[in-house]
Amino acid sequence: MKCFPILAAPFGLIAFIIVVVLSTATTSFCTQECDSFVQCLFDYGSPNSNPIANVIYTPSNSSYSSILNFSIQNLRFLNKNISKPLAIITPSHVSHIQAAVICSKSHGFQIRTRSGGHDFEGLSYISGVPFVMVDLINLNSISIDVENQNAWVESGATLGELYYRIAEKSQTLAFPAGSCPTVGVGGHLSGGGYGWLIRKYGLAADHVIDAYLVDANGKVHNKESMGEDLFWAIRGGGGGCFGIVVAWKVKLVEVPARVTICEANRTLEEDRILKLIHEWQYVAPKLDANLLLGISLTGGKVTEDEEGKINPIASFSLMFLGKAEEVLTILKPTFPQLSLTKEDCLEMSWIQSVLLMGWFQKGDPLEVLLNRTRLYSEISKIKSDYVKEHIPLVALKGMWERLKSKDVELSQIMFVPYGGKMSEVDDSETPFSHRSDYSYLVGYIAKWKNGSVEAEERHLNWIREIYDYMTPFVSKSPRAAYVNYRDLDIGTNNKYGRTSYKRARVWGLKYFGKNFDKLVYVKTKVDPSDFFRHQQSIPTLSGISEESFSASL
Ligand SMILES: Cc1cc2nc3c(=O)[nH]c(=O)nc-3n(C[C@H](O)[C@H](O)[C@H](O)COP(=O)(O)OP(=O)(O)OC[C@H]3O[C@@H](n4cnc5c(N)ncnc54)[C@H](O)[C@@H]3O)c2cc1C
Ligand SMILES: *[C@@H]1O[C@H](CO)[C@@H](O)[C@H](O)[C@H]1NC(C)=O
Ligand SMILES: *[C@@H]1O[C@H](CO)[C@@H](O)[C@H](O)[C@H]1NC(C)=O
Ligand SMILES: *[C@@H]1O[C@H](CO)[C@@H](O)[C@H](O)[C@H]1NC(C)=O
Ligand SMILES: *[C@@H]1O[C@H](CO)[C@@H](O)[C@H](O)[C@H]1NC(C)=O
Ligand SMILES: *[C@@H]1O[C@H](CO)[C@@H](O)[C@H](O)[C@H]1NC(C)=O
Ligand SMILES: CC(=O)N[C@H]1CO[C@H](CO)[C@@H](O)[C@@H]1O
Repeated sequence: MKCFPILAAPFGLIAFIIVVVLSTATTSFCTQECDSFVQCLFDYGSPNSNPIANVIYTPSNSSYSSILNFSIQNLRFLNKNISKPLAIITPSHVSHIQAAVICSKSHGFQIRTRSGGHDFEGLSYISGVPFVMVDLINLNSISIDVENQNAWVESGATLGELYYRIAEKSQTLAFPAGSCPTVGVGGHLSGGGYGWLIRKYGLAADHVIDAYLVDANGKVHNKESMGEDLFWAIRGGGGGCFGIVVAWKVKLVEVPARVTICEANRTLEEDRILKLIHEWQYVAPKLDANLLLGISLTGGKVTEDEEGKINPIASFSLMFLGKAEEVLTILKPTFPQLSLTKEDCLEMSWIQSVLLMGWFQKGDPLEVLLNRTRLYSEISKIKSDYVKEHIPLVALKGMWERLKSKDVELSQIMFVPYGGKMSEVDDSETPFSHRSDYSYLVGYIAKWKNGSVEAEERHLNWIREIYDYMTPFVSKSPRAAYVNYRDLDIGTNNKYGRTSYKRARVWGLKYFGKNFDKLVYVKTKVDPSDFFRHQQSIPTLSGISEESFSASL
């Protein structure tokens, strides 16, 4: 139950060593054009108290490379020969973001916005064309209003910082977001965001009640001035498409003073494990909303024994908003096969559960949640699927066999049950449409540490093959996917020029279902020149009048 897309590998498995493979990376020295860009930033002006000069890094600044590297959370892109930003701006004031937008636009540069840097495809710091990176790392203040149960959070804050600040003020307030403390609020809320409270409270984005955003013209808006459509789009329509969200006002949620977490490692024979997983599908999405029972399967070389046999591990983890006794009472009649016992469970405060479900161990000070340093040191690739009802036993067997592949260092498959609050919210309420139709989410992950091309191909082949294999058993038309588990295999925009609606629809429907069309409509309205663009951003329509398009919605 560690810091990986919610359900992580059992304790101790991910003890990898950082392997730094040195490679000559392309350096884009500041050219004449770039000098003129920097001049533009100065000209645009900034308050005397926050001079913009203090937050501009061009490749000639000695800290440029460490700032760039610091939030590259996927080592797959740290050592790659990727083109680097012409300049990095680390705003300490909203006017710096406005200047970055206005000057990038006038110079024909793209912008990449980075909050926590966890994008699985590195979209917050990689671009095929000349670009400027706005790194919000310094905009991370948080103010908690206990009385009104809400908070203002700047985008550059991490989930760990938010959780820590809530716990400083209250033991019975929480925020329903992801389990990895280093994930950035900016990207996470932009794509939905979920964690252990999803069945009780839904998504992180469902709790956004106001926001400050800098639009494609460099104008600052709040909820009221940005209008309903844009406010709808930024709450799950995917980061980097609609503007730069500076800060979010979120509603906090109530949790009991004591919650329960349990972990049941079952080393049964294969057939019984597979049956247990099969039965889980009928039970977990229908359980009491206070209870989330997820599964994480781990395989690959890390589970190899002395005889060279791979022994995948099935770990059932749960979080319950209540006492241990109560959760045993609930599970006894509904899922006796799991034979969960009191010994598998621990009662603690919600913030302690955050620590244990994150990366840390009992006894670690809460301050570890404030540490933004990369927690894990692997290269990773993720894919996702949604399941409407259930996967047949034979397919679970095929999945399990694939976990035994020695081609992969560490493979993981997670099952995250929906139901509860998720099926109560209408699919069109926010851009995140995967709610009532699906009973659970599946995440596939491959992790490795060797930076060679050969290792990358081997791991990518593994994950693409299992994804192929699963085709008949998961959602179809569209084959749904989670935008925060960014996967460029499912389609990308053209590198240069416009991307057609038809092309973008291929992946757009997978991420957003019926809401994709509305996202395109909003994008066309608020950013017609497609300034906020990346490899998988929402496209604009041209040649179709807004009226006729909205009439077709
Ligand atoms: C180790 C790990 C654990 C994870 N665990 C979970 C989990 O438990 N639950 C879950 O739902 N997801 C999880 N994720 C996925 C995570 O939610 C997404 O990767 C999310 O987009 C990361 O946000 P970020 O700010 O850290 O990333 P970034 O890489 O900074 O940003 C991601 C995208 O959002 C854009 N963006 C960033 N900031 C802004 C902004 N202020 N305004 C507009 N656009 C912006 C970026 O340009 C980029 O396109 C996990 C990812 C990792 C790597
Ligand atoms: C579950 O299994 C893993 C791996 O074998 C082990 O490290 C962990 O301590 C186990 N957890 C529990 C609660 O037994
Ligand atoms: C890096 O990429 C650039 C152009 O994209 C290329 O000219 C250069 O040879 C590459 N360097 C290495 C070490 O691959
Ligand atoms: C950043 O990462 C690159 C690629 O691994 C490396 O060459 C460079 O030295 C790193 N910079 C710093 C300051 O660590
Ligand atoms: C933050 O975490 C990193 C990596 O785990 C560690 O090396 C560093 O000492 C920590 N910093 C602080 C201030 O605790
Ligand atoms: C990484 O993989 C390459 C190619 O398979 C191999 O030659 C190299 O020794 C490996 N490096 C490490 C550190 O294991
Ligand atoms: C943040 C910072 O120190 N930026 C500096 C980078 O280098 C330029 C040009 O030398 C300076 O003007 C910036 O102040």
